[in-house]
Amino acid sequence: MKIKNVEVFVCCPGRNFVTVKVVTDDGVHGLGDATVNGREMAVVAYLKEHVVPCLIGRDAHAIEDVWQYLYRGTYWRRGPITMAAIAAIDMALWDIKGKVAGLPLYQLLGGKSRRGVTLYAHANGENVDDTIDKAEALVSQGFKAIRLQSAIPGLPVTYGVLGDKKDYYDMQGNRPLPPEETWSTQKYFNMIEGLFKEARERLGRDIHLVHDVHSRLTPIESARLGKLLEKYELLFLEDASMAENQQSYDVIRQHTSIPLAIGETYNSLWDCKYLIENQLIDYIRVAATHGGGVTAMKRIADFAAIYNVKTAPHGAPDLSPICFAAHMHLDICTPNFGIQEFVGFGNEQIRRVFQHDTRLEDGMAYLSDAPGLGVEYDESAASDYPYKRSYLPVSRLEDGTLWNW
Ligand code: GCO
Ligand code: MG
Repeated sequence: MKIKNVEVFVCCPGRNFVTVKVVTDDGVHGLGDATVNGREMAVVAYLKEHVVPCLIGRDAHAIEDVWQYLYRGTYWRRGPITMAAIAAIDMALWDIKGKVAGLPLYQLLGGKSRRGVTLYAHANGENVDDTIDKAEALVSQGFKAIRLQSAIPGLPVTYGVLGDKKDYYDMQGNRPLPPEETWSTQKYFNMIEGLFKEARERLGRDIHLVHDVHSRLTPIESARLGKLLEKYELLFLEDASMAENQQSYDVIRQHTSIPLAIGETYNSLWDCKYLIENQLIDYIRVAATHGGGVTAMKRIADFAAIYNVKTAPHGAPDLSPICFAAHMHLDICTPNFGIQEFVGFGNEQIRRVFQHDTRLEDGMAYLSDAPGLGVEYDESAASDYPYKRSYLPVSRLEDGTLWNW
């Protein structure tokens, strides 16, 4: 079974998604997600100009060899653009293998390790009360784990809370350039403990709580935050500090027992190796789309298992439902799976373009038994939503210094 054709689509049903479709000479097709938020067209060019020509005529079953060919066979390894391109091809080939076998992907990966996939939902509020109100609503829908983000008094916009804006497109208006946000560590510290104090008072101690710092703190500030929040028993604190210098996490770990999670911007096992093997984190959050696909995710999970690190794949709205499906298949099999981030199945346009039968019940997701990944891409619906240039915001300190968004 040979690869006959590879197509790359970009659509914007509310946000941009890059989708790869691999078609074999037997007429079977597979889908993959190659979306890199704010840099979508770089992946499109990488795929069309550099990857697709090398794939035509190759054995569609040789997933590992194709992966190695695109990774090891390229002098320029790693990085988000390369790895998203590899990831999309890898997902599509696993999708094809499942369809040919007549089995859902999780059966090819070893079968189920659990009943369903536990999710954590997002409560993003205008203030502490509003955030906990939203968390209570999620609890009443059955969610057992919730990420809490609250607007910071004194700052115009806070990560996760867009005020009167619907989304980042809305923030950018008709002139798509990166919107600017202001950050103040002190104002954040003035708010954050109150959020978790009230959360425990109103939600009790059975609900798992998560918080995303979005890399705004230095390591010693993260250590201070960890100590402050320890008594509220978070499931994990996400992206406390940047870990370009991974030894930074030694500093945080030395001071606090708060569980730590990182990895949504990582592109390979090499990016997380030091943090995992030194047991500096508790959850690794690499996404299939940004970390090299299903093949790479399995390797990362197995490596993490040796060090008691669990997986908690990134589940933001800028990963397409194809990536979410790949995560679901991995989550249901992986022995050291922790939890899956979940922001809903998207707006009506997204659900028109990407069709699947994933079922939600009591804060858990259940896969259908459709062969392969179990997602279909409606090309004609997608063509109703053309690509729109878009950026993520940038962040500045109150004096104008550029900071981590
Ligand atoms: C999360 C993330 C996202 C990112 C987004 C950037 O934990 O869900 O931090 O919200 O900001 O994916 O592209
Ligand atoms: Mg995050």
